[in-house]
Amino acid sequence: MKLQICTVIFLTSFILASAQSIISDSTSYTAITTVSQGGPTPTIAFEAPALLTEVTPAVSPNMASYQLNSSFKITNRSVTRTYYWTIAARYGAPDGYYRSYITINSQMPGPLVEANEGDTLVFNIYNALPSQTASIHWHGMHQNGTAFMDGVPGVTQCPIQSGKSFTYHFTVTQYGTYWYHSHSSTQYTDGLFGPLIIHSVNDPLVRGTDFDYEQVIILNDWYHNQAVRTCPHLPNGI
Ligand SMILES: [Cu+2]
Repeated sequence: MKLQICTVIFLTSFILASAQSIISDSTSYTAITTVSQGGPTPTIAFEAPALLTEVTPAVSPNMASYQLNSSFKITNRSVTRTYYWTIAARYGAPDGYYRSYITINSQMPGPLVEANEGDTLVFNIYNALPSQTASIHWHGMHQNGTAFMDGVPGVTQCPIQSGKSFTYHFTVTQYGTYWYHSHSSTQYTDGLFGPLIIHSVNDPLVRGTDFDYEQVIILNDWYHNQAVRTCPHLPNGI
């Protein structure tokens, strides 16, 4: 029995470590900018992430839900795959310590996405976070001709407001092991991320010949404090 492991590694510790010196209990602040031509000093108010206080239980993470589907058909006949996701805060203890965190369809990490190179992916996203905007960036996707689906609020789209929906719609033109994550504020350190696996008939490794099954293993930093406590001065994304 041979196993192929798809490892998605999220490195956030260097950012959070550098933020240790500015840890504060305050969840809001202002940045002061001066102008050289006189007049009043403008005060710029940034969007500070709200502390999550959700107590609805999350779905417990399990290895099986991140094992690639053995009946998934790897083909060059493209299809459209449509997903319906709700981004919401939930409460749980993924490492034994209870806290609120951000989920997709109540799970963290988010659902495993499997597709073939050439497929079109449609993600209908509803933001149920009570007081935070949201977004999803499809990490590594080329987005040729669909840059406005790249999921970077303030650059390629307006953020998804609380209680509102947005549909991402793009065609994948590559294959490999990828991930998706929030590009809003510090949300991905609070759990808003998941694996994105793109198959291809051109993949040199073939199931049944080179390996029997594939298991996604997700490595990331996890904190017992919410990101708004850990790095309160990074409100506008990483
Ligand atoms: Cu990314």
